[in-house]
Amino acid sequence: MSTFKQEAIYQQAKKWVKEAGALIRQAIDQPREIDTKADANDLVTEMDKKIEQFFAEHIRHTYPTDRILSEEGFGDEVNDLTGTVWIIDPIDGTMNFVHQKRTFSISLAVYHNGIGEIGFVYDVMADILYHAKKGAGAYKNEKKLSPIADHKNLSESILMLNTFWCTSNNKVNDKKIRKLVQTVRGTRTYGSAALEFAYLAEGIVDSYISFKLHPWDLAAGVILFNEVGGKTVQANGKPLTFLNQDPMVSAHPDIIDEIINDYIELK
Ligand code: 2AM
Ligand code: CA
Repeated sequence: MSTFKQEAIYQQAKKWVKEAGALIRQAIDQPREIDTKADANDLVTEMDKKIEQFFAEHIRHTYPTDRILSEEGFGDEVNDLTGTVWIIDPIDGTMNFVHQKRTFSISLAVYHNGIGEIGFVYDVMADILYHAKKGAGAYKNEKKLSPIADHKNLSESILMLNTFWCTSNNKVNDKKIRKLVQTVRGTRTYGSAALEFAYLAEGIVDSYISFKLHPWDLAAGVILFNEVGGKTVQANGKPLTFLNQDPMVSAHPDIIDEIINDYIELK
């Protein structure tokens, strides 16, 4: 029998996520120390680090045997998902945090033996918390999210994508992506992958493709979307690993195979 205490951990994590969000809101207009990581547009600030440290210290104190997989270096070296692993992005959408001062999120997930048990995506400035426990549905604040639509056609769907399809090293057939963009009803780019998953769970968009997300960008969002009947896989159709930067597709089950088979060709 599993010893994973889903409800107790969920309540504790929720408190921390809300507290961390309040710290960010209080400091939103302060001057930022901005650094870059993988490339000149991959941003990190003192706040990303401060918030990750906040989570790491609390988790290590309260759950000393759990491990942390996180973006800014305060976590552990995690190469597998055995036991309890917290997967955290302290600020998802740092470019939005710096430039827009909105539409960024805290993404926190708890996996137990590879299963996504608890997911939080917190839209900090709007004070909207998307949350889910495996098997108990997904919520937007107090409101339970409905299962996604019974049927969906690609031509009537909204696709989310970012520019990584043309800027990343993961080479993808851009003619096919162009065709996909022409086929769907419209496209959106919000700039926070975790929030983009939350919007999928909310049913206001229908698919999301991205070619180099990190585990912390998607670990919580995938749990939310699963709870309402959504599907997320690697762009080659295989299950996600939650350990690598796998190109991925997340969509309504009616359209995911069509997107993968007809419009995504990895080179
Ligand atoms: P971040 O803000 O935590 O870095 C933007 O479309 C999404 O991709 C965000 O979730 C953002 O997360 C992530 N992102 C931004 N720059 C990136 C890069 N250079 N490589 C991979 N992911 C990136
Ligand atoms: Ca981040």
